Amino acid sequence: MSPNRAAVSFTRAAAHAGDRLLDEILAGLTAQPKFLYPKFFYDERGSILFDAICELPEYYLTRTETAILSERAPSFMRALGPGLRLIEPGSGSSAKTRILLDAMQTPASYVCVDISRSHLMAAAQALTARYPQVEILPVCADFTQPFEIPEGTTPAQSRLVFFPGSTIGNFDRDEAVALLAMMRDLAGMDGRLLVGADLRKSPRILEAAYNDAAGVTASFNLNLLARLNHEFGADFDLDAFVHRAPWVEEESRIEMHLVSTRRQTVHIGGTEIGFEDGESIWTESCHKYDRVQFSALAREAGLDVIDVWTDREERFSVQLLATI
Ligand code: AVJ
Repeated sequence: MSPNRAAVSFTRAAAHAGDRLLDEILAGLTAQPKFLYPKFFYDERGSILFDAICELPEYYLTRTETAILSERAPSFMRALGPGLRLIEPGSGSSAKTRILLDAMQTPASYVCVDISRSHLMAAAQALTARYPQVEILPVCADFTQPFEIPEGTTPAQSRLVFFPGSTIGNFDRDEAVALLAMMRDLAGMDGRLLVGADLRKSPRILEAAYNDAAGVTASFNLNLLARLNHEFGADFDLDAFVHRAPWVEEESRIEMHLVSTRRQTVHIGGTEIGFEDGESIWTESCHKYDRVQFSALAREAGLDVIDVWTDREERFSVQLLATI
């Protein structure tokens, strides 16, 4: 295929993806209650804001998980041997993955899958320079939809699927089970999954993590509306919505919302969306599990927990899973 034809088909695919995105957005905004999927957070600015969240003093998740991985992953990775294929759905800037890549025996390959093309490509380029012995295979895809893994040229002797960051917590129970089952299939019969899961703890600590003093999480949440304005021609007034992130005990989750501060009408894609004063758009759920709840979840996906790594205070867990 000529480079020209490749460029044309890429543009068409991108236009198509944009239509589908708008359909999903409109379905959420016309639902009762209104919602948007958290994957929509990650445009270029959203991805940068998320990286800033990871540096916040209140947001213990990234720091804790990174410390756990730094302590436990090197010997674990070395033991896996050469010919490993590492697969990461939702890789973002691949910052934590470097801990694994540093300890990986080569030759090996790394498949990074992310919805944000700019973030993915920047990460893939940096990794190619830093790890010349590892075949880096970027895939721009929404991992909640079917996607294809490139073969590459490095034969895979074994597979490890890496799903850090407690991203699993963004999904409702049924979705989380389906996602874990999808990752079990990616790993194959003898493969392993390494899944980061935030643990249940004091609501005070949890609410602080999602309501930081500097307001970065609020900017991250509100950026979703800014994105709808410039990417889809919507006319959200960003001063007429506020960030809310309460702990909901019965559901064992933090819920992120954007709450309308007045009665108002917003337009997007030729559709009128009415808001009552105090009405919310539910933008994200962050489910928190205890160890027993998480292993029950894994079991429903056909997976056994074969090891759990945590910090001393048991704030965060990294779970090693294998097909039952
Ligand atoms: C990317 C899903 C791990 O749930 O903590 C951070 C996203 N949202 N602050 C999380 C997030 C608000 C984050 N995950």
